[in-house]
Amino acid sequence: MTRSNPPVEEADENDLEVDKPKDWAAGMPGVYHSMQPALKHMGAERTARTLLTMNQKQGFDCMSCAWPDPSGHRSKFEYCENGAKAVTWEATPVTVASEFWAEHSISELRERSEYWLGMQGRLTEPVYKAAGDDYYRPVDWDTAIKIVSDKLKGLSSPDEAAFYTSGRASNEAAFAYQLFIRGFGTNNMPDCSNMCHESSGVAMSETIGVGKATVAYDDFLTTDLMIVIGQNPGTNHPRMLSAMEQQKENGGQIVAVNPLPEAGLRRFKNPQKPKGVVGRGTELADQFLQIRAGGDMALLQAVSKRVLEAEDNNPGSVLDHEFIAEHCEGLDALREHLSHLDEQTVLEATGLRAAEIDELTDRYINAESVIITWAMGVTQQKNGVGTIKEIINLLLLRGNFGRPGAGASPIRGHSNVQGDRTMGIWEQMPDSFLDALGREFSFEPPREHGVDSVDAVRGMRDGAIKFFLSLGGNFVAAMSDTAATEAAMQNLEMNVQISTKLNRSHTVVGQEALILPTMGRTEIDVQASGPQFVSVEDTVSAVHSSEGRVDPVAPNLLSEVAIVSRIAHATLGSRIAADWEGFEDNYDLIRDHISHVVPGCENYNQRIREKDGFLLANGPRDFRRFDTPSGKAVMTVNELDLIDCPPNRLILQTMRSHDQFNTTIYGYNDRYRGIKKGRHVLFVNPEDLVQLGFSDGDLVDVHGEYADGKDRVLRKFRAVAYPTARGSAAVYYPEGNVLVPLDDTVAGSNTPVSKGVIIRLEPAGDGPAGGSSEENKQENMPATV
Ligand SMILES: Nc1nc2c(c(=O)[nH]1)N[C@H]1C(S)=C(S)[C@@H](COP(=O)(O)OP(=O)(O)OC[C@H]3O[C@@H](n4cnc5c(=O)[nH]c(N)nc54)[C@H](O)[C@@H]3O)O[C@H]1N2
Ligand SMILES: Nc1nc2c(c(=O)[nH]1)N[C@H]1C(S)=C(S)[C@@H](COP(=O)(O)OP(=O)(O)OC[C@H]3O[C@@H](n4cnc5c(=O)[nH]c(N)nc54)[C@H](O)[C@@H]3O)O[C@H]1N2
Ligand SMILES: [Mo]
Repeated sequence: MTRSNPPVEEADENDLEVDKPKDWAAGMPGVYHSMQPALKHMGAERTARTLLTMNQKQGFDCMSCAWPDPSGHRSKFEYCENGAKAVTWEATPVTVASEFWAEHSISELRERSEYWLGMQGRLTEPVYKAAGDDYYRPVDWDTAIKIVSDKLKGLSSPDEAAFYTSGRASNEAAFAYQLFIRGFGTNNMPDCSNMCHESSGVAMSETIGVGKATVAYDDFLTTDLMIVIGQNPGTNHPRMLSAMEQQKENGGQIVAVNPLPEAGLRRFKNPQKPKGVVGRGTELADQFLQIRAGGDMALLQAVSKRVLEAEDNNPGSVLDHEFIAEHCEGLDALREHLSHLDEQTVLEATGLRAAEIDELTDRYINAESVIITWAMGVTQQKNGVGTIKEIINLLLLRGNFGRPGAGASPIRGHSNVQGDRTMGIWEQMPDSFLDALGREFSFEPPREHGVDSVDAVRGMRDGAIKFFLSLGGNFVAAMSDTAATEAAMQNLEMNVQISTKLNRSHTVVGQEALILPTMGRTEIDVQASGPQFVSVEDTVSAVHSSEGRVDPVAPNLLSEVAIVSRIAHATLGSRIAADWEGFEDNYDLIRDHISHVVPGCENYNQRIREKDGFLLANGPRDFRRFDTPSGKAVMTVNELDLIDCPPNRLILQTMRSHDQFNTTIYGYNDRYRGIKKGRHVLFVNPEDLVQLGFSDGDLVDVHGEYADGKDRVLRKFRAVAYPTARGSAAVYYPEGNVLVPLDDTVAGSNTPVSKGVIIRLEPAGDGPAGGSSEENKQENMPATV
């Protein structure tokens, strides 16, 4: 039974409460608090069919993150609080009623918060905004599809369109989608990965020949030393804490590198174990390095330098000479480069003491096997690509590849972001993939690289891109420079969004706009040939099936595969040899093509039906094989690139609270960090606060400073004295995106620098609270070059 439009209260930032941060993470309490509004409507059966069947063999893959399931144990239920929030958010029976669209103009919806928009419930029918209209109006599917395909057919070049993907799309939807886009004639495929782990892909491909983690699940349990850099697993990959707990029980050690003493890096109280419910839980990090924002590259170089010095002092006993001789190149150049590394520079950049770096070095040298994991604290730094290359250098020195418990492990975010890339969602797919795709479907795919997320905004702004279609996601809110991105979106002739729920991107639109509602992963997907399942790939390249458990929330919903196939069919007709109607009827047909086109996916239909799915091959992990031009892993020389932070300025990171999934706001609490009932918070080190002339609790305006000289400002944020590293402040994403300049991107990956914004604080002045786009748009902003 569906329910419509419960009243949703907007939060009042004046109610904000600040408590002491926690030093331990656990599961239960938060779900019940933050999901009350949604859980209230779920009912026992829907709850049982969703929350209790996540990540089960015959269930759906949890859509909250890309952390893997225990290998061979998909039947083992792992409780995850934030997974439960994601599932409840999607599986809610609350729906947006038809009347909603006449009651709320688009300009009115634009004034609403993400929380309010999301809480309106699931979208159930296609809606269309005509040029000049300020309202969406319900339309039938055929009309909606025709509006989209007519527009596409009328463009003067395929490159006037861009097609965004968020990492929740299944492999089947993603494969069909990229086929359609290339069949249409463009590689303009910005995706969320451009803003996320692109730096990992770039750095790893260049050095070890693969952009994915070189470990399997069990390696996390058996490794001697896990170094967790720039990642907050307690909130963003909560099931990782179970693996860390097990690794500790097996005698392993953990080192955490982070400006913030995140609760989930310190202690874990496993809600599924008696000692987790009472008692102190498991101590996680044996060493916590409270690094200054952006200092990781200096730290890693300093550790590698110490490792090389230890080898010099004790020749033959520190480096893995056999591995290096057989598999690596570049050691001499690395040694030469690091010999010039200045210790004082390192200490300043990291804010650490030399003894702390010595200790980490000892731990590293004494560990037989080491895994380094990382996430946004590294990839979204200006020097992210270089930093990841230094991670690889350090691991290579002791042969930490291709053996148990060792490897490099970017921890991916969206549950299928890695699979989407495997399926061809990338603006720069290699020719070998395009060749295979062209052969399979008898057409010549476009070869010229397309735009990524940042370049898509530039293209829309400049009028080169006139049409934008999103398969999931919330592009306007996720992208940097909110005001610039919103202005670019408003410059479009048409935008089309395939979504489960309302979000800000539906309210910031060009001349014409459509919202096409889709089924989520929790829902049973029945097509002409019967019930369908889809497949996904996690962060360690394990591929498995996912099958919904509850009836779709409304009768009129189409699956993502169906929507993509219908748009493709209407737009392309028989231009390429693809059976679009067959794809919609039976996803096996898509999987047959995946078998022929995607490397490593041979016999896909058969292997995906195996009990736990299958693991995609990985050169470094499986064979110590490095698919670089020379066939060797490359130790690289990276010039130390540090953030130049002027006096009386801070380096700002934009991060996730415990009550959100990216741009989706579940609630206003960040319980591990002690924040309640608000999000307009600026976390500052207490000494920095005093030095800058402010006090705990002051309302401040946060001004971004960037080379383009534009004044970007976030107003009336509560300064909270918080134990973050000196000089390193934090606000929540997506509110903070206003301050991230479009042109400030990571060298080599073009990812927005969401973790390294130079800011200046001023007492709160006039102007609307938050980061108003109107104010930040500033007609006077000089055009970027
Ligand atoms: N519940 C929940 N789960 C999620 C998501 C979510 O929003 N909610 N998002 C998903 C997605 S798409 C992703 S990509 C992942 C994101 O997972 P994370 O990368 O954990 O996400 P962030 O909140 O951005 O946290 C970044 C961490 O890096 C630290 N950090 C910031 N700057 C630096 C630095 O210079 N050096 C170091 N060493 N650390 C730094 C921050 O203090 C913080 O702990 O999570 C995924 N899972
Ligand atoms: N400042 C700053 N900016 C950042 C980041 C940061 O740390 N700081 N992180 C970046 C990162 S890591 C990422 S991954 C991006 C995230 O960017 P996106 O992936 O674009 O954003 P999400 O918030 O995950 O998208 C949420 C929307 O997806 C839709 N949705 C949910 N489930 C489904 C589904 O099953 N199908 C379809 N079709 N739609 C669905 C819903 O309408 C929902 O509103 O943001 C990036 N932006
Ligand atoms: Mo992400």
